Amino acid sequence: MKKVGLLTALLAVGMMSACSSAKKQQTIEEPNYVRTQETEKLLTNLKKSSSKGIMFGHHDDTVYGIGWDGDEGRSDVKSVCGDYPAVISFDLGEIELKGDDSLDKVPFDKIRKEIINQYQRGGMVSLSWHVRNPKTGGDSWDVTDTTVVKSILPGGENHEKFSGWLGKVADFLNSLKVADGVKVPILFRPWHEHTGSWFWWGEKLCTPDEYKTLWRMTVDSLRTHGVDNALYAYSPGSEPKDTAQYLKRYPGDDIIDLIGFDTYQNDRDSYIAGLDKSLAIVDSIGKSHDKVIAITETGYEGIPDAKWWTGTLLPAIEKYPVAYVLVWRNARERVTHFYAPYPGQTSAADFVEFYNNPKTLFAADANLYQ
Ligand code: BMA
Repeated sequence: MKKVGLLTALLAVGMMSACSSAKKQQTIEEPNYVRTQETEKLLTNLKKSSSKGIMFGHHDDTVYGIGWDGDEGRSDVKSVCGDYPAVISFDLGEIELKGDDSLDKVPFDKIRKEIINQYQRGGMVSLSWHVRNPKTGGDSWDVTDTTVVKSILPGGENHEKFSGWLGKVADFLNSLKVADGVKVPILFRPWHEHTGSWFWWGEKLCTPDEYKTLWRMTVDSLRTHGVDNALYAYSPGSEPKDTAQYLKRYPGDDIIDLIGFDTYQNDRDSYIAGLDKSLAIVDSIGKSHDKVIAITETGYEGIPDAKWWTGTLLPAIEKYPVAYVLVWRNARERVTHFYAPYPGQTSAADFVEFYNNPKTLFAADANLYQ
């Protein structure tokens, strides 16, 4: 019922100039919405990939690292172990503004190029969106106003403005084409960590219904704009204590392809216990809902533990059928803010062991489009 109401409202706004609303409604409502062949292939392979091993991922891997920025073909991970990550994530934050550079100052033209490079290696790309606050003009972390989500839903005062922002995301996703015109499939992971309250779409900032409507509006809008190369990831933080809490704001099996969670190490014991709790939750839901599971963001800032990769991370996750585990970025502008090793870093030798472990998969092992 929600979906129908929302779609009708979306159409009312989006179809001012259109003629045959009945036909258009049918297209959007179509249950067997068509994704590109390559996108279907990616999903099929993701469903099988955990039987081969766990893919390693790193945010912004090929666009900058420790002591470098924008060097062609460079990657801190590759400099340490000889291969690129199987999964690379980028962020679309600020594409909604002028759209030239991301919030972390990476040109979107460079991101597009690196998405295509990762596809050509047989690896996967995940995209998050640290989108600006459409009501206050602040950033994603501006939680001073608790009505932002409501204001962008159909009928809200910022709905039209936000629809324009979604249009910019759609234009970017539609522009991810290789030479023969094939669109590169990506995993889109918006509205993440919503079980905390540090983003304007967080738990205390909107109701479960508003959050779910936000998701439906996002997916409907991208589809209406012709985005047929996206899979979608639901990615709360580590807060949910059980499957019911995890699913409290879940937008629905019909739009979500992958479920995961974000969690970071501070204290080792509670990190391991937390990973196990969240993995048990997504493993159980993944099985009953037929969804791919992943650790969508994790890491230990500065990796001060020389054995972290084989002594903490791998043993904590290897018994679960996880498609990938992704660590956050190696910020070139914040010297202590890194999550993957670089040559000479304390955990670099252990990372090579992690890489050599047959249970871990890197770009050369991924082969996600065959
Ligand atoms: C955060 C930090 C920030 C960054 C943001 C979006 O976790 O890394 O410095 O701007 O992610 O990438």
